[in-house]
Amino acid sequence: MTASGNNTTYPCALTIAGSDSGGGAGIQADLKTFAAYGVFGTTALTCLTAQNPDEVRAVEPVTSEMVRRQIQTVLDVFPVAAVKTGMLYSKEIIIAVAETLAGYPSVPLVVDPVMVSTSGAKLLRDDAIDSMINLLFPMACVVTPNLSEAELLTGKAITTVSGLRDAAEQIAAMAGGRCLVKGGHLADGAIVTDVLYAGGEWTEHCADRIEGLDTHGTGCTFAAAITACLAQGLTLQRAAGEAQAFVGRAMKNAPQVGCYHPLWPSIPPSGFPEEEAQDVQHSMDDC
Ligand code: PXL
Repeated sequence: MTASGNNTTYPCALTIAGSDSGGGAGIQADLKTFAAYGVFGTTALTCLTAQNPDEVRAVEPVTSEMVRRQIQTVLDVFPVAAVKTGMLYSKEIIIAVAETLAGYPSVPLVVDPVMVSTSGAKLLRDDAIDSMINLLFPMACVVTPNLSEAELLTGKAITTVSGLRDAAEQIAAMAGGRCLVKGGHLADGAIVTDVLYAGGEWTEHCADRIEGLDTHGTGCTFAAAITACLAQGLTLQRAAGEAQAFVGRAMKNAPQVGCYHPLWPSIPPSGFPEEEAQDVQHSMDDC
């Protein structure tokens, strides 16, 4: 092969997710996020969705065999340093993903347990939830539910930061010991708290709540940022703080596109990793 390019070595990540034709979530959000971090993004598409920020009009899954082939074809040649899963939709697709990734136990896997879109559409079939928990969670380096996903997974309503901690610990027990519950949907004042339970300890990251902005795609962008940071060699705790800061910036920098203000994933001029991106707190009490 002829030498060309600039000889810079980039880490590589793989996202296994659905396509959002509106460009804000799914594989599109993941690739923009990976690119912002200087991570080369590869993809295995699980579903096409026909959607815009207001509604999902149609979902068409890819065959599980084709999902398997995409993942294996990428992993056969690329030095994938971290993998993320997003919208998986069906039991058959989850089985294909779990079976294929089983050959790569040392590559960190971020499982974003996508279930419902911000606009209310079902992105995971009811009969696939058990497979996600039983087959994929145990392989995960971290699972990143939002509030409603955490409620569904634990069967408990969450109304406080203490409830986030309990949920993180309970879901971590299903997922190799690590879970990060995002607190953005908690109606709990001006501060957003994300709670990571890992290795028997809580780490909490706090940020100012950004009011009145479009949140479509924030979950995908957050999990993709964690994946990119892991591919760059950061610890999970550091990745969680970086990802929170990254999503906040993507919301604040949202451009006007027609009537919408989609996320704008970017790295600040000061570069990556950010200097103490957020107030990282190791105490459970003072967040
Ligand atoms: O944000 C969850 C999500 C994941 N994947 C796809 C989506 C959405 C939300 O709309 O469309 C493809």
